[in-house]
Amino acid sequence: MEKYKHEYGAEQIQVLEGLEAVRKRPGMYIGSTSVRGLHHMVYEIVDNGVDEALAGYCTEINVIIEKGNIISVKDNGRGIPVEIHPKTKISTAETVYTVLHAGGKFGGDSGYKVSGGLHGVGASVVNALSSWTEVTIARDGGLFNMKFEKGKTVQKLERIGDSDKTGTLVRFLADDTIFESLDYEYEVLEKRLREIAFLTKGLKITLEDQREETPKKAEFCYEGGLISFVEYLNRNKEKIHPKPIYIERAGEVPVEIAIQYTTSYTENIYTFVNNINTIEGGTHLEGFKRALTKVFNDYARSHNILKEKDNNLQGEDIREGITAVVSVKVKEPQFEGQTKTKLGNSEVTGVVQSMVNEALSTFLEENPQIAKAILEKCVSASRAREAARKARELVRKKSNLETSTLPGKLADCSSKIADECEVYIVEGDSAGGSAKQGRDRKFQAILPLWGKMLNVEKARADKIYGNDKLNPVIVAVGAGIGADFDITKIRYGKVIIMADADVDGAHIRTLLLTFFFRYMRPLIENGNVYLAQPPLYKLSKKGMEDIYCYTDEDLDKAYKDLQEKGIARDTLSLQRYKGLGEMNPEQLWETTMNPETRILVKVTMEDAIKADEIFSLLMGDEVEPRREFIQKNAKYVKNLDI
Ligand code: 28F
Repeated sequence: MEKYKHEYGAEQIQVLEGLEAVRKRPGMYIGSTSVRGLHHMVYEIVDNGVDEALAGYCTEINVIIEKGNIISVKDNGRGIPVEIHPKTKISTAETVYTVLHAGGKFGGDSGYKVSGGLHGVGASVVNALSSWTEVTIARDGGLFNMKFEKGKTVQKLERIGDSDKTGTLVRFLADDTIFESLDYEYEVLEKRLREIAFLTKGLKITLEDQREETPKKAEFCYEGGLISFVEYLNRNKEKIHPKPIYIERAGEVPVEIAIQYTTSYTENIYTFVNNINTIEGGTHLEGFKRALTKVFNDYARSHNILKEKDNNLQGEDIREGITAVVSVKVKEPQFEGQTKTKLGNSEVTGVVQSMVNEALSTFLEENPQIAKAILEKCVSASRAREAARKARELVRKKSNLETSTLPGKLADCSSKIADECEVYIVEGDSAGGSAKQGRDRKFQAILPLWGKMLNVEKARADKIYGNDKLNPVIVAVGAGIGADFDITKIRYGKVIIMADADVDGAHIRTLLLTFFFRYMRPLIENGNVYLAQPPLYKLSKKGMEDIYCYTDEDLDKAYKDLQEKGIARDTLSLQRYKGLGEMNPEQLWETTMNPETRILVKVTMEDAIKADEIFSLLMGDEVEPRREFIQKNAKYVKNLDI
């Protein structure tokens, strides 16, 4: 890849503005000051090491979360240049860390790199938003070191010794007066670092969490790149062909794609632009989908799999069961959409489309066995889609009167203004009864769930419509499912899952989340799905108002608080709620349903993806990973009926 067109002259660094602006409006530079922005700080520094790897000079990056939430990132690249920068008259390294937009990420022909992250503004922003930063560089036979506080240089770059190695080590403590919290989540970093390793073939990335007594560690290095990525995503699924299909093209817009079909019914296409996950898709995804549809239809026609009288296969038929990763590199990416994760560059559609057209049709011609297996699946998907359409029409015909179709057990609310209405989906009749009595019937509806659990993993849309557990949910929400789902038709602004805090509750929650994720995804993306949080404990004492605790920490804190008020532990009576059914209607209202006092947790796409993964594991086809999972989690899942 032609990333480094010429040796870098330090004078190319653009000197734009001071770091004061960054501290004044951190959100503009790092996205947010929530824990999400905090993790972005790490990615910004790691990205610089990754760029060194993409340039061909770095093979390993080590990330450590040290005690006290100090982040340490080290690479074995060339080391940031240490000589005096002709424009700023200070070292290049100090310039990179103190001058906003240094590093040439902005400005198209800076020659240094294709623009990075969502907020790819780099090291100086991280420096500005840190209580302190320390940079150590091994280069030119020497070891150099500089220090900053809140972006200001407190120790200029100085030579502290000799070194026969090269590389860069950065340690920083994010500023707790800027970020809401400094609690890095190991799993979040782990997931992103693994992703970067997949996307950067051969790069070794290690992660270590030293905050606990026994440190957590992980190491990622994938010689297979995207192929390994797809194999990883499909690790618990049954594959239709053993090896992922891999296609690659260099050029102005380098494209790399890996594809593998599974026997599942879902579509999993992940797209990246310059290693950034474009969750909202965009022009690269568009080009990929168009080519996929054309190539498979052309092949099916020319090999007589589709006869003259047959309709073309639709895109969704061809994408059923697909797992694919599409990675493109774009010099000046335009990001659009709500979360700025949608690629807008129109020229990319054609580039991806023509390269997939060419490479994939060649692959199919050369691998007729695989082509046949995939197309068989597409054809049966197309038949199932037809069957689902007929089933839907039947349902529609039967339902002339809008209200008569509402599920019998639904206790609807009186308001018809979706925005103010909520539906509680409750497992079990006794909890359903309490909820019905306890609710505010003006805006709260209750849907008790009963009937046989459906294995969403193994069911297609036509079966889902007929399922007695899920059908009431579909009808109550009122907006259809799958490609028909129309968010403007939802009957409730909040869809709230209220389940017990036990294994069965977890099961029903996972099932519903998986169902929403797969069949009503916009409902989750739009933030309409919530989890009710019933209390785990009640502390009571004569003459004292009851105290409800939602977690074990809550309970500890309540005991301590009461102790300070002179109320001893052994004078309190503790009730542990085993299920929602144990609460009377008033208690349920007060603790879990009253908008003034309840806790609702909004379900994010990440939550839903996690539920989907757990579900695939528990319900999917591959026996081995399921057995492993159950053995590992035996004490949690022993009651599960699978
Ligand atoms: C732990 C984080 O930041 N690694 C980096 C390099 C290497 C070069 C460089 C970085 C020069 C003009 C900016 C070296 N030799 N890891 C890192 N490794 N930056 S950051 O150059 C910075 C540019 O403007 C480097 C020759 N060219 C580039």
